[in-house]
Amino acid sequence: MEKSKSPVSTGIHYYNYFSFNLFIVYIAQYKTIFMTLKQKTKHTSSPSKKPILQVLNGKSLNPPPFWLMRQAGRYLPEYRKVRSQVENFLNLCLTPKHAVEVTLQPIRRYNMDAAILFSDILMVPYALGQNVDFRKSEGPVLEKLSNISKFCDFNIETFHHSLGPVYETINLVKEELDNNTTLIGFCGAPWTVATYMIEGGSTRDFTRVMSFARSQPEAFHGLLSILIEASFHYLNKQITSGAEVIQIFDSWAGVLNEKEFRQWVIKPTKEIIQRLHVQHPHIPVIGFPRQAGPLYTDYIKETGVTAISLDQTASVAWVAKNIQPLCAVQGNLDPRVLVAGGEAMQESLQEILSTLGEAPFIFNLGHGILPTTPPEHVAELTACIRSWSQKT
Ligand code: 1CP
Repeated sequence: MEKSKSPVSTGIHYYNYFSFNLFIVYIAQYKTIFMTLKQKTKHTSSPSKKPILQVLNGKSLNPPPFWLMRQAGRYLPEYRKVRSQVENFLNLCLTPKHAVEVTLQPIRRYNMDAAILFSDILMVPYALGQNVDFRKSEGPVLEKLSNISKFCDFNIETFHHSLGPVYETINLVKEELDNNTTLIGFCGAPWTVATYMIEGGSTRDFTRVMSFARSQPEAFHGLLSILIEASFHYLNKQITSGAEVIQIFDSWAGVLNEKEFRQWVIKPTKEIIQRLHVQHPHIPVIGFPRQAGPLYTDYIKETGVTAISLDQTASVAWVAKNIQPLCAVQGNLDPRVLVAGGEAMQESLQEILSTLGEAPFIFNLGHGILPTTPPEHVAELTACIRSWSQKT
């Protein structure tokens, strides 16, 4: 019985079976071509049109594009509402529905030129298997490390599995953005992430991490190597999920002396960028080695960053003379000036725009937006930046 249904049992059946198969093959091919095109457009959609990508490609725009570090967060009432629905911060980062929503909130309000993935630099230690908890008024608390050997043989599949919701968030955000808005992915630089892993949280004096690095240099370099490897894989996957630009946050670069800065900031960042550029030769990378002072120039020359994000201690006249000839610049309004608003903000803004706005420049803050920032000050700042070209 079964055999008589076989397509080879009669010519007509065979013909039907054959054309049906052909039809399936056509559909499958069409689907593959369609998916490939969709994938391609997803990663390269009008790159030249997006203002931030244009600047990172060496073009000066008037007015310059802008986004703000930590633009999603506690200063926004709509963020606090979503945050109150989730018990802990880690779950917010790991629930794509919420993470997509908070990533898009500042874009809806202010139409910044970039959305930055809503996540945290401490997702890497979490995915490596260190317990990470964010406690109210205490900040991040990380499991005490007795030794780093537990990370040595980290499994890349498990690592990506833990971060799966982050990649999904990127994918979903990308679908929502218009043709002018760039999606920024990020990670913490190995040095900054290592400070949290060894200190067990935020610190003011960095004594534990410094003693560890000096008393166990091999183990410390081992940890940096693990973080280089993990950060590379993490960023690589962010890019294939839809991130168009990467920012590397080295918030605590400024506490190091020159020798340490070269070993623990420049070297690891260079390695990550080199590896990323093998896979994605054109992906722009913005480096943020906060408070690097005169070492900003060597950082740019040696790491291979596309652009540098500068903190507010870098004087704009010095930046125009010494940094802008080297690469695109992002920065550097003091976030406290944004809290103050009014004339102080107008003055700083005008100084930054008129000194740095003629070369490839992205307006940003010198550090993350503060939770006490009045949202209407951000609206005023946005309006001033957008109307700047008319004043010049
Ligand atoms: O309860 C809450 O709502 C948690 C507050 C919060 C938020 C909103 C934390 C805890 N992280 C974030 C989001 C975050 N963190 C983003 C989101 C995207 C954006 O809108 O910009 C980004 C890029 C970060 C990066 C981050 N986390 C950095 C590097 C940048 C910087 O500000 O220096 C650092 C150092 C962290 C660690 C961190 N995460 C959170 C806290 C309280 C801390 C400690 C900060 C410290 O030690 O001072």
